Amino acid sequence: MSNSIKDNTKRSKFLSLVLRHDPAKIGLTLDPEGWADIAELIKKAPPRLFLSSDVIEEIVASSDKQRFKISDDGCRIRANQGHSVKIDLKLTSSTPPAVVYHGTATRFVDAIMKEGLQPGSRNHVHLSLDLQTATKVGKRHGKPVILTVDAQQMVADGFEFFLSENNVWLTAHVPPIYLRLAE
Ligand code: HQG
Repeated sequence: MSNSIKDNTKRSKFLSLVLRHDPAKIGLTLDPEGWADIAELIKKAPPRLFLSSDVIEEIVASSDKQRFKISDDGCRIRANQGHSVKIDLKLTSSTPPAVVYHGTATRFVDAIMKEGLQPGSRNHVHLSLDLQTATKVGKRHGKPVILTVDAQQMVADGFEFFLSENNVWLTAHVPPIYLRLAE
C-alpha cells in the first residue's frame, strides 16, 4: 500500500464526509456530541482506503487544519467543526478578538450584504482569525473576497461565539450591519 500524501488527502476527505455530513453513507452512528467509534469506523470504511488506527492517528496528527480529534481514551474520533449533521460539540461560548474575518467568493457578496452571513448547510457560520486563512477559505468558492466582522459589537449586542478545538470562530448568523468589505 502506498502511503502518499494523496492517499491521506483522500482518507481525510472521507473522514470529513462521514464525520461531518453523512455518517449514514457507511452505516456509521455518531453520538450526540459527534463522536464515532474508531473500531466501527475502520470496519465500515471502504476497504480500498486501508484505514487502520495507525493511519487515522497519522491523519489526525498531520491535518493542516487540525480537522479531527481523537478522544483521550483513544477509542473515538470526531471532526472539530464544519458539521452539517445535527450534533452538539458542547463548546462553551467565549469572547472573540474585536475583529474576525470571513472569506467568501465575489459572487456571494451582494446576497451576504443583504441577508448577512448564513450557516447554509452547516451548523455555524465559520470565521477566521487572520486574513490569510480567510483568503484560503474564500478561494475554495471562486474569486476570493474578505469580509471583516465587528465581533466586538456583536458580543456587546448579545451574540454568542464559540471557538472550535482547531481555532475556527463559530457563530449562528452575522447580520449585515456587522459586516464590511476588507480593504
Ligand atoms: C456563503 C473549511 C450567499 C459563505 C473552511 C460561503 C471553513 C452566503 C458559502 C469551513 C451567505 C458556504 C467552512 C448568504 C454565507 N448568501 N452566500 N447570505 N452567507 N454565504 O463551505 O465558511 O477545509 O459551507 O460565504 O476552512 O466557506 O472543510 O462555508 O462562501 O472553516 O476543513 O456560503 O470549511 O474547512 O460555504 O467554510 P461553506 P465556508 P475544511
